[in-house]
Amino acid sequence: MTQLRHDWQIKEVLALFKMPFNDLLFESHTIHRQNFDPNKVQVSSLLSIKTGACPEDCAYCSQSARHDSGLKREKLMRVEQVKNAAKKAKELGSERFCMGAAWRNPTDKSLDIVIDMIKEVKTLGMESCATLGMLTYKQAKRLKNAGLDYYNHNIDTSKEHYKNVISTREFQDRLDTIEHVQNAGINVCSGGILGLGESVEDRASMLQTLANMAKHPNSVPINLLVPVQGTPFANMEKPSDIDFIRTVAIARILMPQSVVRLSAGRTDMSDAMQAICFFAGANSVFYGDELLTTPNVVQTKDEDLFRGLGINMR
Ligand code: SAM
Ligand code: DTB
Ligand code: SF4
Repeated sequence: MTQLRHDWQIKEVLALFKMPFNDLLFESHTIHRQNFDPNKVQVSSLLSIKTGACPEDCAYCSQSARHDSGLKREKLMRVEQVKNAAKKAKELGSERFCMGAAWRNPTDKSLDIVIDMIKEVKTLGMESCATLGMLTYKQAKRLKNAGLDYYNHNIDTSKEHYKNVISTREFQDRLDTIEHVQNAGINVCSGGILGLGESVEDRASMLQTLANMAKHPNSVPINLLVPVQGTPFANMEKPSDIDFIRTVAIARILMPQSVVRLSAGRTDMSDAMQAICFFAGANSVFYGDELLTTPNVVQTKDEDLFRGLGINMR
């Protein structure tokens, strides 16, 4: 077991970004082995329970009402539909079902419906996760009482770069919701996106914020931007594979016991790239043919990849 730290200095994190690649990967993989079975990967499935027409202006997102991505808006799904999707995900081998809604925050009335969805997912014997935007402490407590296991709320990027990505809320709003979720006793899933035009300093600062939280997020998704036509970030430059892998490795070093998820963007990654991410310390993926509004790696392709790498799903 590696000693957990919550006092990372930016200089130390930047020094990790400057390490020779092989030294960095040796260190991150060593820490990975001390804390996890290196041949196990956790799998979660995603479902967009309420799609599009979001009042927020996140520059990367297909679901913002302010961008013309051509996405068809959909009302909140019925509980029965969600239950059927979760059943299917379970049959395909997923252990966690994550429900996403294009909201700035849920109303108490819509939360009633999401609570019924969570109860159905729990009845199937699956872990439940939701990502619904900002929450008050009271709302987080209601979700906890309904049996919610995880709440996903990404900080997305560094506090310095945040205003260049989203103008309709502040970085601190994200931290406040994460604190409410943590205080309510729900496991936190929080990470970010690479490819938003951020600098190495921004990547270091983002990971520093996550690692210096009072408690490390239980799960840390590292997304590669999925470029969506019609959004302001449709034509961003893609980070190099090496820079992406470095970030995964450093997430593993800073948060040794957190599950690091190789999240959105895997359709743009080669098998070798994903294999190195798993070596560097990633041990979770989104499984199933769709993310929220964009395609994911098809399931049969993931099965082949895992078989080839001798990786078991857990
Ligand atoms: N509306 C809620 C919120 O933003 O908190 C929940 C859903 S939102 C789609 C969940 C997360 O998905 C975002 O915080 C972002 O990190 C990620 N995301 C959205 N669009 C993405 C894209 N095009 N590429 C990569 N990640 C994306
Ligand atoms: C996370 O970190 N990534 C997921 C999940 N948490 C909610 C969402 C990825 C969305 C990718 C773009 C889309 O499909 O709309
Ligand atoms: Fe809305 Fe979430 Fe998309 Fe931002 S990331 S526009 S809050 S759905």
